Amino acid sequence: MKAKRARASEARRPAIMGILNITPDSFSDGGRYSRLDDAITHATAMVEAGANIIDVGGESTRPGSERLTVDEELRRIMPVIKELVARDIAVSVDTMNSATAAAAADAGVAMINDVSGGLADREMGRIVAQTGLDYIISHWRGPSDTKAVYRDVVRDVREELKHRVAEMIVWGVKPRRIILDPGLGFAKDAEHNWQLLGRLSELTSVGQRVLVGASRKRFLAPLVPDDAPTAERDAPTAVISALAAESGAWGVRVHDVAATRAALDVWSAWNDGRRTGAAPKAGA
Ligand code: PMM
Repeated sequence: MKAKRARASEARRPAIMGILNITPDSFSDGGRYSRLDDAITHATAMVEAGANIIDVGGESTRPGSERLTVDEELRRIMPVIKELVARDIAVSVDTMNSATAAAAADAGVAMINDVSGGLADREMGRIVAQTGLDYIISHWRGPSDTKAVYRDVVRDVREELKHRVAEMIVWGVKPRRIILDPGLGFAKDAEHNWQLLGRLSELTSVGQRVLVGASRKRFLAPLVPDDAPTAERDAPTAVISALAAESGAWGVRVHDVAATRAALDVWSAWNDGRRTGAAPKAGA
């Protein structure tokens, strides 16, 4: 299997993962990129705007959506993955199916992004270990609309993710290949999501890289006008990207790459200012 690594982003600056959903019904961008050339144009634009890797998914995780067959999932995503890899663009595959992960790995993706953290398909650990690729384990108690009870959501998520890591290591996945994701919105309400963000350093301190996927999610709706289109949530998302960076996140998964890029530019400049410690000259 040939593997392409994500391009390293600038020092300490989080990687930007641009979202490319090839789905007729994804909650925020469903149906827009089901034509191959539209998908490639959008992915290329995200790379030009600063994305380090493009996350290609064919199955919607929207509440109430039906599971896809592997054949249908492959039919949707493989032409896009092949074309992006041919253009030397780093790609991750967003899938809960080990057969899809294996096919995408053969096609040259750099990363496997599994929102179920290996719980939806028990073969996933074996396949991930075989590919040797980076693997994103999201916290998952079931599909988005699952009602879950937490004692302390941050501690519970951290402990459950650690269990997933331990299981993946038994399968032979190298610890340095594992990236953790709190799984915002997956069996979590707004309060859970904000606790996970506000206490993100409790996850980053586990020692694995951490990815944050807040982009356009429903818990951001109260921050924008009523009935605003989901793209209105891009400004709050970009602020979350900068705050996630400050909490030590390795990466952020977003729809609006340019807005997050700008937010991370501000974060970098802010930190450079802190490090150099020089007060600007009067009038500068
Ligand atoms: N969220 C969605 C899909 N895939 N992958 C990761 N690693 N983390 C997430 O939070 C995540 C994901 C659902 O959102 P979308 O429909 O906007 O892609």
